[in-house]
Amino acid sequence: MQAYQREFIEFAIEQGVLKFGEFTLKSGRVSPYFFNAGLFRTGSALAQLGRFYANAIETSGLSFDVLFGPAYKGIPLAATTAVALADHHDRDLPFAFNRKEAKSHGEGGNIVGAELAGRILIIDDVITAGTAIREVMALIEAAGAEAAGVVIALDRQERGEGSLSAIQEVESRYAMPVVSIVTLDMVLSYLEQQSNQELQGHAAAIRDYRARYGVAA
Ligand code: OMP
Repeated sequence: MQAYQREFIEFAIEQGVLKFGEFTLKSGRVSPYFFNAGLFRTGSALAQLGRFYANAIETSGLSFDVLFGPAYKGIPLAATTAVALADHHDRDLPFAFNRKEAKSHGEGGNIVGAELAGRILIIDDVITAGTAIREVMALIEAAGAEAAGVVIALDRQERGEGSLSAIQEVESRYAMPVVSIVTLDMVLSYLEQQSNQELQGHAAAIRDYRARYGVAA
């Protein structure tokens, strides 16, 4: 785990984005933790978040032409990442997002911002079953562009429909990488290093959950 990844876990806990307890997921699984990216909700938290995404992108070495934020939650994520790449990595790249409602007046269309052309990097929060990503892939294909990959905040490392994780399924189905700022394994090793009893309890619950729904490493 790199220093920025540890800092991201601390930041997500401090912002109340990464929570421990009992949460029912979209899939029906009852999870001992939940990551709610919608709770990065101040100017400085969003600026910091953008720097973490930009770091993950730079570290991955992914090559792409346009940053794309899927509506709704991906829009501020891709916007703050575009700002961080320009401000901290000297990379001024085009940025686009989609609207969910088709627009019949003005210029029409459902893509806002840069044209979807060339290699598109999708910025999102969490992939669980991969439903949201399938919709985005259809948009990119309809524009005649190509997906370069996906960057997410947290890889939950859970099985999808088969024995692979939903993320591994996305990677093999679309032949593109999915990069995450952190993985569940990193969150777990962070918790295991804390002396706090409460955090140790969360670590134990995550180990049980992982044994049940996790993918083989
Ligand atoms: P898919 O579209 O099925 O891949 O699921 C992604 C969605 O799962 C997210 O956009 C959230 O609505 C939700 N989610 C989280 O945001 N954080 C989690 O830790 C877990 C989930 C989830 O419900 O699985």
